[in-house]
Amino acid sequence: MPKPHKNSAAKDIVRLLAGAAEALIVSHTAPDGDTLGSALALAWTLEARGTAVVCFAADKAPANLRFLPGLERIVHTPPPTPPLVIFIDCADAARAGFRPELPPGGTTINIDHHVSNDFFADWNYVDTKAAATGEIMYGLLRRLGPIRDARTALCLYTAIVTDTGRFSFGNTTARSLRIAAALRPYVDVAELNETIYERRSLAQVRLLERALARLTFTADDRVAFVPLSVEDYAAAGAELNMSESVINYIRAIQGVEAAVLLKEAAPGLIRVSMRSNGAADVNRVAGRFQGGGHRRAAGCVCRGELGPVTEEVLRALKEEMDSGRDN
Ligand SMILES: [Mn+2]
Repeated sequence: MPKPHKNSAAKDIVRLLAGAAEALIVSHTAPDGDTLGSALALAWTLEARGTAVVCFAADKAPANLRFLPGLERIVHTPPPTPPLVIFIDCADAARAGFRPELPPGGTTINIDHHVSNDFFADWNYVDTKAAATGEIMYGLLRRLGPIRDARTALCLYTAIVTDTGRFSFGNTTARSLRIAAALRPYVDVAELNETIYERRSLAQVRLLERALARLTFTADDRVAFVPLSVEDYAAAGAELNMSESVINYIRAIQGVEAAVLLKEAAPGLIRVSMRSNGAADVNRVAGRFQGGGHRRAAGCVCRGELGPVTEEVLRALKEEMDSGRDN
């Protein structure tokens, strides 16, 4: 029986968090600013209250997020599981990249904002109207007192800045801006912008060069896509997480309604990122491949060769776009 999709009360989540002697905080695979910033903000807050905290992420952080206070303490091999495990920004259990072995009486919490969230934990707190999990985390932490710690503020601000595309995506709400306003006194926003968005490694530029050489259009040029092979990353001297800017680059091309980036993480393993400029619901497309996300930004992981996977994903995307036109 699938669990009912029902949220726990904020006060119960906060009670569990605040009462924990030990906690494991888990970010998702291929971590982004939201999952890392929200996790570290929670870690700083709980630690200040006496909780012994361990943070885990299966993969390393992208280079432009290494400034996040506390990032160096995130472990990348699964640690022993304490009685409380908190999943941050994970739409489903698989997104964490490992399965914790809870001790008897142990419990899990899921704090997230993805529409595809399947309420996998014992306690769930999902708000799909939040632009970032960082907004949800801010609300929860505020219940423990005012946020005056600069590290916590920077982590939360980063979470919101990155998931709203610097307050420019359609998910940006008055709440996003109100929270940012409250955190602003603790954050050097110009330096933050410079660090996250305005610095590029040569490897990233070389990767972009290869990506643009691979750029292809389909569906009357309404879909732009780029397949990047293991060889492409190796030739550019780039890591997998350096291709984030590629998808935003091709999504911006005039006339493009949906953009797809297919990253060969290892032979036979393809990570797919999709962005939509409106009509196409890419969350539904990702769902066909056991992935998910948001209406305008989603992803999935496919097994197979780069060529056939590309064709399969594009076929599914075109079907979704055509069905969207009919209704
Ligand atoms: Mn997020």
